[in-house]
Amino acid sequence: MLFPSKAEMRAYEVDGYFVRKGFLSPEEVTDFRESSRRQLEEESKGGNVMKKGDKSGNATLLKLWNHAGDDKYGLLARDERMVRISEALIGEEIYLYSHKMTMKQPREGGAWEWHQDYGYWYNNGCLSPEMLSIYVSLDPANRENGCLQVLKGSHILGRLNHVREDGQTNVEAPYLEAAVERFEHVYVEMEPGDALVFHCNLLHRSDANNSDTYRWGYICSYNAVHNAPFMQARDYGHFQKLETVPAGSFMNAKVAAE
Ligand SMILES: O=C(O)CCC(=O)C(=O)O
Repeated sequence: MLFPSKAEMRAYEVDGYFVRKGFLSPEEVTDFRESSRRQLEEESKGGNVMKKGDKSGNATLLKLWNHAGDDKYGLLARDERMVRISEALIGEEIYLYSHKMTMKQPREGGAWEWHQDYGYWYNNGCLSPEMLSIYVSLDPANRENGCLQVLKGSHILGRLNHVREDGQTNVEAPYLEAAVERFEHVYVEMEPGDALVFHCNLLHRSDANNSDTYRWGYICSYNAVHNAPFMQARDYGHFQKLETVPAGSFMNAKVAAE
């Protein structure tokens, strides 16, 4: 199904998110996971992958791309299934704001504290929250290995103030405490190939990976074209025309551009 169903549209509006089970087929997710794991673990040895520490000193690996080309990453970011869902939910012409891999290695991947993605993106010059992300689970994601957690419905709060702590941009403590009281705290457990679609003002976090399993997720974020950053605060997120490709195009592509 290319477009969100009525129930998904409603969940996005009311809860700020929904999970599309089996967004990628088993063959697709195996292909994407195995090739990206090989390639990014190799890149990581060469120091080309960011290491983001948490307050306990555990590191999560992060790779962010600022362009979507014809390799597997770029083609999945431009896959019509990703684009049609995002376009329908944002309700405007969209472009790809960023795409990244967040990689929690076994017994190592660190925590992310409560934040809204728009807490980061507002500072990058995006005036309005017409932005969302799709997190595609490449591994089983569960409580033990640090799956995403959300405060269901918290996107209605609008942008909360964020502070910079331990290299992360986190929501201010008193407002967070009040929000935690008010909204249901959900652990979003997923199977490989499932996708979490979530509003940029949805409060979310994740724990460190205390298990022996990998917890990798590929996250594509989309923005309304008219909401492109008004200033050059970062080297990603600027408007580039989104050339949509047919579903599954990444299956025949090289994992990364040469
Ligand atoms: O990978 C994770 O657990 C969280 C990632 C995240 O919250 C983000 O990239 O904004």
